[in-house]
Amino acid sequence: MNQPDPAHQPNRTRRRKIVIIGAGMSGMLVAIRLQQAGITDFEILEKAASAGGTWRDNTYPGLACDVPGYLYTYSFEPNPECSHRYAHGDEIQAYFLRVFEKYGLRQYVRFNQEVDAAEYDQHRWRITTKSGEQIEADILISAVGVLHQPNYPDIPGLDRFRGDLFHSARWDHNAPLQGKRVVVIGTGSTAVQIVCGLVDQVARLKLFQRTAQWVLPAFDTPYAEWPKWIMRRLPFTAKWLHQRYDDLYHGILGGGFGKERVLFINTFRLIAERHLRTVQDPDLRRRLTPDFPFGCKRFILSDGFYKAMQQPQTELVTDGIEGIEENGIRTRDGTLHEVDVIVLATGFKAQNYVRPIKLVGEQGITLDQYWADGLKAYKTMALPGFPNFFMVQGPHSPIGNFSLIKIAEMQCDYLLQLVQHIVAGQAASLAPKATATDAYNAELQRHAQNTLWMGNGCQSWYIDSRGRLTIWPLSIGRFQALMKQPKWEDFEISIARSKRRV
Ligand code: N01
Repeated sequence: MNQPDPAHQPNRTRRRKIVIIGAGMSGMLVAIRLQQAGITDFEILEKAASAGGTWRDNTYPGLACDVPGYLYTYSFEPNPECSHRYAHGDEIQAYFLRVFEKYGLRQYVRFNQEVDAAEYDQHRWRITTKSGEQIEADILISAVGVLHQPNYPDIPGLDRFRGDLFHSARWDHNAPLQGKRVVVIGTGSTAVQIVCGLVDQVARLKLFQRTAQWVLPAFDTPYAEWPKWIMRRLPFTAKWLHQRYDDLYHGILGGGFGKERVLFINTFRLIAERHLRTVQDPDLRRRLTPDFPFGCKRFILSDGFYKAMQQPQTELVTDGIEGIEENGIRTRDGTLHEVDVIVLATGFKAQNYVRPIKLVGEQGITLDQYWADGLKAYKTMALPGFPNFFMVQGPHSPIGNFSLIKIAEMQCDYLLQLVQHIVAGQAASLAPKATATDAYNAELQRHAQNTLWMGNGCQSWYIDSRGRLTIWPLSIGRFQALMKQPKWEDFEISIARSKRRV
């Protein structure tokens, strides 16, 4: 007779050494690294029914990664299967699913388990899922990603529209597009890709722009079959190529976005200005010209955007939105733009980080309380008062236009050293000291003032509502050095129940 699976017995608390939240790029990486270190007593809780995170959630037309495909992979697992220089979204998702199976991650993951809350108590994290399960773990690792909670704009009448309306990250594939009048709201990286992906499918395409963007040409190109053939058979060639792209990116972007990088920024500005001149109509060109300095926001890369905006079926709307009505969008000049489909390419709640998970640390402190005066973390990874809780892609992670996978790998190398300290019994728990965390954050904010993103009037999701930078302000080399090895004296380490300061 089959024994009942203890995992599915209600009211029973499961125990694990480590729980990872999220089976996206970062969560999979943590799991692979733990396995490689011989640590297998862990579980991944994934809220959705499959792995892949961002690349599972985003399925919009035109989706691609604007980091070259041969670079946007784990360093130990190249991806020969890129049809273009910039791999398409489905190719990237297929890559992650291949890695997921190859590294046997299915045995560690439980799908459809959304973490609702986690409380630290008596040297353990008590994790509760939305389905009511309880899991206890010595170590809790958040790998929930940064850009995963859609930002629905505060536009009056959003719920009145009778046609199809959805966020870019929740694409409704049942909504017909052929021959339809479609609106895209927003002009970030996502909207630009969607415009290129939709332009040839729809009858009318209106882009509602609040802020014009600097757009660089991507120099995308399709890849022939023969290099893939070689890389499949000789994987070292794919690793070599990955490394060359890594070196190239390091050379171009690794120096960071400091205001002193005048040559770097002027070169890119000239390329963007030249690209903008491909817009023939002077009025359209004027309206597509940003009114903020180059480098204020993340670079947008696209070969097709300006071409798409010059198609006869496309229109740029720059009059502000008054509200949404049953049949379309009313702009402030009184015009009703009648449409069939509205796509909200309005970005993400990028400042939420681990939330809405209700995390409660020592002495009942919540994440909302700890971050009440703004986001901060110790070296992007840990928080004082939240022992044995670690984050991949936490606050102030380098984001820019760099490969997030590369950043996650650096963070995982550091994280593993902390985890091994605990697993080896050298600490029952550890958390960064508040003094070390505050000193680190004060220095970050000082450096932030020197970045292009914090220039006069700059606004983007890199900056929080208090005007503080939430991403890494220095060079990638500085981040690499930071992630080399923990400074143990910055941690409060407790051995069994008594705390000792090192
Ligand atoms: O979001 P965004 P995104 N009314 O926040 C506008 C990554 N990514 O999804 O600038 C009207 O950049 C808003 O206007 P404004 C990448 O890191 C990567 O495009 O605030 N408009 C803006 O134009 C990227 O940076 C890839 O004035 C409203 C847009 O919506 C990040 O995702 C591909 C509005 C939001 O732009 C986010 O990009 C795609 C309102 N009420 C994305 N509210 C890769 O290739 C907002 N907007 C790796």
